Amino acid sequence: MQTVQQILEHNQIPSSLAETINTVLNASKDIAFLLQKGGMGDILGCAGQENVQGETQKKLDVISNDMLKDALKACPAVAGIASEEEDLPVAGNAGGEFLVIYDPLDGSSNIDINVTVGTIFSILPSNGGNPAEEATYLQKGRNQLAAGYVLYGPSTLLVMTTGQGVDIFTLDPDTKEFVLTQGQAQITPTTKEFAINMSNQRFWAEPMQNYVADMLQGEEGPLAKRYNMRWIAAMVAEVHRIINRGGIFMYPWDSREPNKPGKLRLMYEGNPMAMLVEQAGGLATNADIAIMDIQPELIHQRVPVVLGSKQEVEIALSYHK
Ligand code: AFP
Repeated sequence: MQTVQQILEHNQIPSSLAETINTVLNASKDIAFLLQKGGMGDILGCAGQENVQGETQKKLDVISNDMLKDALKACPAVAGIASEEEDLPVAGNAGGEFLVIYDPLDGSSNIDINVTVGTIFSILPSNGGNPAEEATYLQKGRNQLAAGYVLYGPSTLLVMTTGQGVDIFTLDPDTKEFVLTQGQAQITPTTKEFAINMSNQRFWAEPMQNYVADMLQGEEGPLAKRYNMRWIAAMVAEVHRIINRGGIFMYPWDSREPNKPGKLRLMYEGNPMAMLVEQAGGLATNADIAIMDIQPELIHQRVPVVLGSKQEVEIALSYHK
């Protein structure tokens, strides 16, 4: 079986970018081994502090953020780092070519109940900008050189793109290598499965209310399909299900925090997932335009998300026109 290194070489990825990707992967392997310790290590529960988003940090949010940050700062190719768990960007190495943007542990409310979580990463060119300044990171998702996630579930998986399709690797517990288990994954264009937090229904805007109401009507409704629903409360796991068997995932704007365009973050979650979904033949939008075409204005900016099977996302968009 081919290792991730062999695939990177085969795809002629420059050695400095491969080194940066490997640094993320090595830190992710350490996070995977730590997660496996569960209640045996002092890693569960809250860290007793909040991140810049005002969310209570889990101990593992803090630990995994530090593991990635320390590893990336030691990688000569990395010019700078931005993490969902850090208030400000962190400068890396002078002469580094890349900016690494990451959510160290997406879905962290799942940790204490032993349900899937993941690390999401996005790599941008540094373009010689000042890596301590937010403006250097405010590039459209289209600029991403690589994006992916490591999924900590029953198996530890890596799902990654360098712009040449989406490959899925499994961490071999014996060799501690990620080996290719599914090349060139494709999202089915149609689906009967949707994922949205239904408890927020009354807060959504009218187009989303109408779309979901029509889905719930099943065969008798205008969409003439019986839909099934899933909610894992970790975007990384929802996107993984969609890459494997299709579906639509939505985290729309809602009126709970009307000044914020949704819960998810453009640069840590939206852009990397959008690159994966588009590379696998799906669509990733903010219910209006492609997520990767949004010009970021803030590093911790939020974004509404409607992504997944191409034809179903087009149906959702038609309600928003
Ligand atoms: P955390 O990483 O803070 O647990 O949040 C996960 C997440 O941002 C995203 O992965 C989920 O889709 C979403 O939140 C779930 O949120 P709710 O279930 O609370 O609506």
